[in-house]
Amino acid sequence: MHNGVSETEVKQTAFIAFGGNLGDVEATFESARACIEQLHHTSVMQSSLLYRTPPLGPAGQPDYYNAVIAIESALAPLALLDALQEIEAKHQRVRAEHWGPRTLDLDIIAIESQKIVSDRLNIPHLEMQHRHFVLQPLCDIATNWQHPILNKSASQLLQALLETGETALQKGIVW
Ligand code: A4P
Ligand code: MG
Repeated sequence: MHNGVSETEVKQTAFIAFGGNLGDVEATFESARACIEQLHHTSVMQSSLLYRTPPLGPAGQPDYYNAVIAIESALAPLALLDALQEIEAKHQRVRAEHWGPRTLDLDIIAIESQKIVSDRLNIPHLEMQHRHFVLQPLCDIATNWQHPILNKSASQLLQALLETGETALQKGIVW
């Protein structure tokens, strides 16, 4: 390991979820995606549609926008998390209320079939299978990705969630 980059510089595919509900969210997402493209040893490969979604959590906050991108990166998982948190900070993310409004939330949903359990990072993201606003955009770009613990594909996880009675999201837009 050197500067957070694996010695062999092998790139792995990771999925990053974008969320936000304050300010010009589409402009913030475009700026954040450009920042991710600028990270060392990292390329943005695909972007889902951009969805407008009802808030999960405290009521009375604006609707969210959500999207997922696929990247290839040789950054180690914690180095990637550090880099994403710097990008959140650069976009005026202030951590106040848990599940409260925010300009930009960048969560690492998965890194190929890796399993990571640590204080700072859980991979796959622990709540992803319960979140329509993560599974729908993930299915736009990686419908066959397999959850390494639940042993279900992204599309099977979405199907299971929809069977609990969740209403479908409004169609997203290209961004
Ligand atoms: N952390 C652990 N695993 C990960 C991971 N895989 N990716 C740790 C990113 N971070 C991870 O996150 C807290 C800590 O989680 C980080 O410091 C990191 O070490 P945070 O973003 O600082 O705090 P938070 O946003 O208050 O918590 P969290 O859990 O990210 O919030 P959620 O669960 O993402 O909920 N409704 C709609 N419609 N759409 C949304 O996007 N988002 C939230 C936020 C609520 N309601 C929403 C949406
Ligand atoms: Mg987060």
